[in-house]
Amino acid sequence: MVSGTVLLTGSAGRIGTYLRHGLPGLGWKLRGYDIATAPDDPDQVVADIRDPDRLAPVMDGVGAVVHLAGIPTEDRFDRIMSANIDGTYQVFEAARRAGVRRVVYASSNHAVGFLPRQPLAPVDGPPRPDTYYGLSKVFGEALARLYVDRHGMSVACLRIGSCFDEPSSVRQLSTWLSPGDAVRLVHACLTAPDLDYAVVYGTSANTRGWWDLDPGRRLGFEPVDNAEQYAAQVLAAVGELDPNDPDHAYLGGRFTRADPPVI
Ligand code: 15L
Repeated sequence: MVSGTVLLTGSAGRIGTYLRHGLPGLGWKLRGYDIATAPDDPDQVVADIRDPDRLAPVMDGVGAVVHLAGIPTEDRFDRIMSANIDGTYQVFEAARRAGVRRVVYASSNHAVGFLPRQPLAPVDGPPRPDTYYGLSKVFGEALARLYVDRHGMSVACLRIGSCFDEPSSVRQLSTWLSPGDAVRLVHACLTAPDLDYAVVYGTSANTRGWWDLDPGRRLGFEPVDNAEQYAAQVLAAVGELDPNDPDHAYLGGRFTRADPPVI
């Protein structure tokens, strides 16, 4: 069980905001850290994760880090390299130097986006990144493994699906992670007693889900929402999927296209 403040990188972003609004109700005291300012978080540290001189002092009194910061979609390799690869290294290294053992790392389903769609995709297969973005998440998961094995840290890597207020596409009826379940997932990872290293998929309990949620359940994550309640509304708005759409073929859906869209 973690005690002390939780440092939340990427706190001004969409998922960061969900967590800022939900985790305090479960007893967590947060310290937000983001390059952008969140108007509703006056105490936030406005700084870049690539700056070790800014990261070091904010680790004071911190019991765990939830690391969300970075580019959340496909981009140029040099930008991904800097924000997601170097940035993630800086965060893990600052945590290690400060003696902070537990890190909850926001990986992504795009670490295995080129896995063919299947009824229950496991977490323990080889990496199948669908983009440079997905590749940076493979790096983050491997970096976490190194810091667990070499430095005795305790890390959960969350292969987050589609975390939005509501699902808005046919794919998201399978991949949706509700804001409430995102909070429950991170809470479980902060409280899990025996965690050394785990990779878990992060989705709600979706009727059409295609990722194995048992690894998360083993950490105490019990999702309560289900995208199915939005199915009629989504299908009325966007219709059934074209069978040639990559959303049919691969876990990562349209990210597997040569020129992935920015969602
Ligand atoms: C992600 O990793 C992205 O950050 C998010 O914006 C969504 O596109 C999501 O994956 C998804 O697969 O829907």
